[in-house]
Amino acid sequence: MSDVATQAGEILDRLGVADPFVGDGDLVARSPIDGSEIGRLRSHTPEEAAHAIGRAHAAFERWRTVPAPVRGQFVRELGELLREHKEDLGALVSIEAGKIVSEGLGEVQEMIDICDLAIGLSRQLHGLSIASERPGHRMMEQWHPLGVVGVISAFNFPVAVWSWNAALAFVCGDAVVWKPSEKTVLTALGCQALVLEAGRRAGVPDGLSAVLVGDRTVGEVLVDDPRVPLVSATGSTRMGRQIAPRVAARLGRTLLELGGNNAAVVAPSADLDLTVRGVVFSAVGTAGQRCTSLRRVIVHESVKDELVSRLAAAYATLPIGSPLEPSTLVGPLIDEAAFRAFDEALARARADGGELVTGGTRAAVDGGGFYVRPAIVDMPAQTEIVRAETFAPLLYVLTYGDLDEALALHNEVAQGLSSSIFTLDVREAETFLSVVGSDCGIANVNIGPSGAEIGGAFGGEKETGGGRESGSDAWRAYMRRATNTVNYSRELPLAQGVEFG
Ligand code: UN1
Repeated sequence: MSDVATQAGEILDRLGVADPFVGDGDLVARSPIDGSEIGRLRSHTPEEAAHAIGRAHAAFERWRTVPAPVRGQFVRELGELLREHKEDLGALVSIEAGKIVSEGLGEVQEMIDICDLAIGLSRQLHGLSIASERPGHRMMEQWHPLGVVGVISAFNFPVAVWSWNAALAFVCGDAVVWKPSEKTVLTALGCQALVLEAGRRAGVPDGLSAVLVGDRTVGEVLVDDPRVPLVSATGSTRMGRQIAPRVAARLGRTLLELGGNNAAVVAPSADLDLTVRGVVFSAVGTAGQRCTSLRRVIVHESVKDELVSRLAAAYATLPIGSPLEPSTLVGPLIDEAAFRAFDEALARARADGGELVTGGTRAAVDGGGFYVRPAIVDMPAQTEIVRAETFAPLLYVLTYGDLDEALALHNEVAQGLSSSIFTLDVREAETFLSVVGSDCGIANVNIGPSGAEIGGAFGGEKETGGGRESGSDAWRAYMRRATNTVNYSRELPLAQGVEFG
């Protein structure tokens, strides 16, 4: 057994998950660190998935009557357990998703943060009071629990994105059935062990939170089951295009967080020290495998040469290697398919006239992982490959002359998740944030497009899918709204002045 497999086994044991090796398991869990096998599990059958949804629905029927602030206590217990097990769960994220230590811990911190937000929210699920046009009448809105929320999550944020959904759903009075990526199923099971313990401490109904192990066939059960009123899915635009019409066909709701093709506009006045740091973190962090990763720098011609040479110098010093080494900044790609996509995108960019500034090769790291040198390609135009999302550390440089041109390039892509501008000019900054500026769900000034805090609504427009998760009023997606009109008069006036008898 490899070192990482032993380490993963020990962590799972401490989190309360039994041996991850099931004799006849069909689903092989691997670490991208060295490609080694770290678990072998049996996938759930579609019947088992349907059974879990049924149990979750029964749990929901009890949970919805528990007062919301009391429901918050369950999330409080979960937050406490996450604090206690932060190092272990973070290390498991590193082992299974390949994130560097600090980002693995950051992922768990993001879970803790959303738990804190949800606990406060459990006392603030406010509805409106509305002025009625009729005398002696009162109108109001109430927000009621929705039902079973299906969560489909991706490998790159194997637990945080589940927690954005689940922490809110639980305080909103919902049950959650989770289909994690097959690539990060052990992390999901580690997380679920903590959820079950929190549930025991808080006395929640059995089956309120379930994990489905398997490939898309179990996910499809979740997508098609009418007992699941909301499917919240994170992944590629391709996946979203398959899920959305199926859920819509049964008139269910989706909350989609799909592809991004995030850019940074770098204006003539930009503080280049800060810009270089912001660009490198966003483009290279998580080995370019965030949906918010920076993929396009749109730089003014007057600062282009300096920016590109400073970026190349910074890229040359990036420590690439095992994400468990504290000094590493660039860990592995998730698997061979990701490496191939990186390689093919580079070849296409160069065929389109792109000039490789730095990187682009496989880095020699012991073991069977797919490590690459992050690449920068200077592009003569925004060609088709630049408009596609390649989930790897591949940064395209595009050059502009005036801000209108930069904005046109910026918004020309089909995705609309995150965006940023580096400028010290208030007119440029405000234009970028205005209606004629960035068309994305997230638009930042003087920070890169990745690394959002949980307090804001997270999600994007166009092919990103339009969903909003996490902070602000994203909680409303997990509830149903009832409009109530109460007549406390002795008359029966009709709305719109209608006379009837
Ligand atoms: C994702 O990649 O799916 O804003 C989520 C960020 C993180 C979340 C990314 N807080 O980069």
